[in-house]
Amino acid sequence: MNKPVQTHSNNRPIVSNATAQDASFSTGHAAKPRNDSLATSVTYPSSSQKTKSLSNDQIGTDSDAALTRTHSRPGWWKESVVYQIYPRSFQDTNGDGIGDLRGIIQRLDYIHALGADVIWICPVYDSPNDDNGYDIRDYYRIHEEFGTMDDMRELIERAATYGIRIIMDLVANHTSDEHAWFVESRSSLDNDKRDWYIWRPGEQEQPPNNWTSFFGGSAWQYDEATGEYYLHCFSRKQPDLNWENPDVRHALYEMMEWWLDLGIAGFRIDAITVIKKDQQLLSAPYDESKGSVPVGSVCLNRAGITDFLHEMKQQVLAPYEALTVAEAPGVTIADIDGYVDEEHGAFNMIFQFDHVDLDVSMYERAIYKPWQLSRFKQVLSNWQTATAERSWMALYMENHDHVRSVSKFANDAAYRERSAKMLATYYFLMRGTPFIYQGQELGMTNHYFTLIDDYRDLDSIHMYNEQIECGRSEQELLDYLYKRSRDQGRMPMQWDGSAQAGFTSGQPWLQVNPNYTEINVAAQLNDEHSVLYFYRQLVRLRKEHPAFIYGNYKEIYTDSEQIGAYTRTYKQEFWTVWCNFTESTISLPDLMSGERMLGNMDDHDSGTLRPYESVIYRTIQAN
Ligand code: TEU
Ligand code: CA
Repeated sequence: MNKPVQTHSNNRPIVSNATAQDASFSTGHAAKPRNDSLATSVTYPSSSQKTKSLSNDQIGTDSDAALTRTHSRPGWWKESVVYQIYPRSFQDTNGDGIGDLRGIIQRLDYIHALGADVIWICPVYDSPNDDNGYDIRDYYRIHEEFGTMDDMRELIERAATYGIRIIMDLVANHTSDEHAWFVESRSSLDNDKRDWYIWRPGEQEQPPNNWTSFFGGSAWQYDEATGEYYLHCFSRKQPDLNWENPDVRHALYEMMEWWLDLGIAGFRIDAITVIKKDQQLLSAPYDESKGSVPVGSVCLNRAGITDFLHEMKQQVLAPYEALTVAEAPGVTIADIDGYVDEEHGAFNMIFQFDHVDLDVSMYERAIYKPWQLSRFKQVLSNWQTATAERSWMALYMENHDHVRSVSKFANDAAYRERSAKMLATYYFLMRGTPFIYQGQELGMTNHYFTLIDDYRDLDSIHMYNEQIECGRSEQELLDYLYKRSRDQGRMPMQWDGSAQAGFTSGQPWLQVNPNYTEINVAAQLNDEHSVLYFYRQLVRLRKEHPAFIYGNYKEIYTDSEQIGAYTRTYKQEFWTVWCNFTESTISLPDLMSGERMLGNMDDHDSGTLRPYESVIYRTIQAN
């Protein structure tokens, strides 16, 4: 593995003499003592002073009245809005049909105008692309499709001039099978790195046990060279690292430090709840009578995982004050403390999976179950309530693993624009840091692919082939993929009405949604009533009113199958957020009083919610 040496001149875009006191203007690394030549930092210009945390005074203290009490400590990452980029589909600049880092640089203006202050970039590391970059061959190189390390440095530097911080995807559960560590590991039974991955002998030509990977099929791959199997919770080109081995952990920590030294602000941490393997279960012998066991049922959030997470925090994340958001399937409300407690938690925040996976079960492959509004509201509210005192959530409706939220949770036909704004209102103003996934701010939709050959996602293709073999029909599987395929969220960003939506001058790696002629950035910039403008307004509203950041959350209309609503209270302010998730007009007897602050309809009638209407009210209470 070639770890490039960082030099003073090229690893810091804007050199300043920032000290720990200037923390809100640095990437926050000042706390780690280090060589003077490295103790420079990205500087944010004064136009971005808004990224400074509010003071304790501004957000209220525990001595305030109960209604106005806030429990959270201030933090710049709590006040931020994150924009997620799937680089492959964002903006191509050289006509090869694949988005690239220069494309991101080119669109910084757009992201800044939206109001985002952090960008999470999905993996751009060197990779054979079995899982679109989540199979890393070299952590210290940028995949040539995406550009160069110099482009990366330039991106960090240019983003900083907008006051925008960059976080990278940290894929630490597995590497590519083409990573130098694995190439060594598989070479012989006594290789130094043999124990860096999880190897087991098989049993009578069967894999070591009956676990099946997240992507289907056995989680074990036989390797000729040494006659043993290795574990892969994801694809067979993504062998799991053995976190029990301290050398593995330290190699990963070193890599993380290298990236933080480059000037990134932190990490979105991939599949981190999979890193701990129950050593006993791992060794359970193959048992055909038990059928298959999805790794999701045996490898997520196992006892002992927090030891690893806390070590990582102590060794790297805390000294750098890195922003951390962990992908956390399998973490339940009972586990909050270890993960996101303000003091003891390993991370700043997590992505929970309850609301996005209401429509599937890991035990029933490719079966779609319609979701229910009351459950959707309930799972989100449960997390809100459980984290109210001492922890924090990442708020999201979409990402690169999920379909378009307006197609899933709202109405992508007659009420597309209105319902996209309604859904945005619903999640964005909850307590937590909101994430916007590229294209979500336009109300981009799913697209029905009529041919399996049009899909690119390995998970979708694998599932299709596997289920066809089980006798399912092509039609029902295409129907399923329309509602669940990860490619739904990966179709190219729709910039304008020109060929290929302005995404590329060549052939896109995954087809563009034909509705780009209607749904695109250029059109929405020309229309003050567009979904895009509405997102900008929401971002501004949240930034201007600390109630949405530090205020208390409480759900109302809890049992309603039509309305999602809640209050945010803060000092003297009492806010209500109202969302109609249906096509019916609904009258509301109470609470909708005060000043209307933002809504998705111009002609709003107080006391009524029209189809997919949303509205936000504020009352200021007398002292
Ligand atoms: O996703 C991993 C992940 O945990 C889920 O998508 C998982 O399949 C599901 O929770 C099962 O319940 C991450 C990335 O976001 C994804 O794109 C990658 O393919 C995957 O890790 C492997 O790196
Ligand atoms: Ca390109």
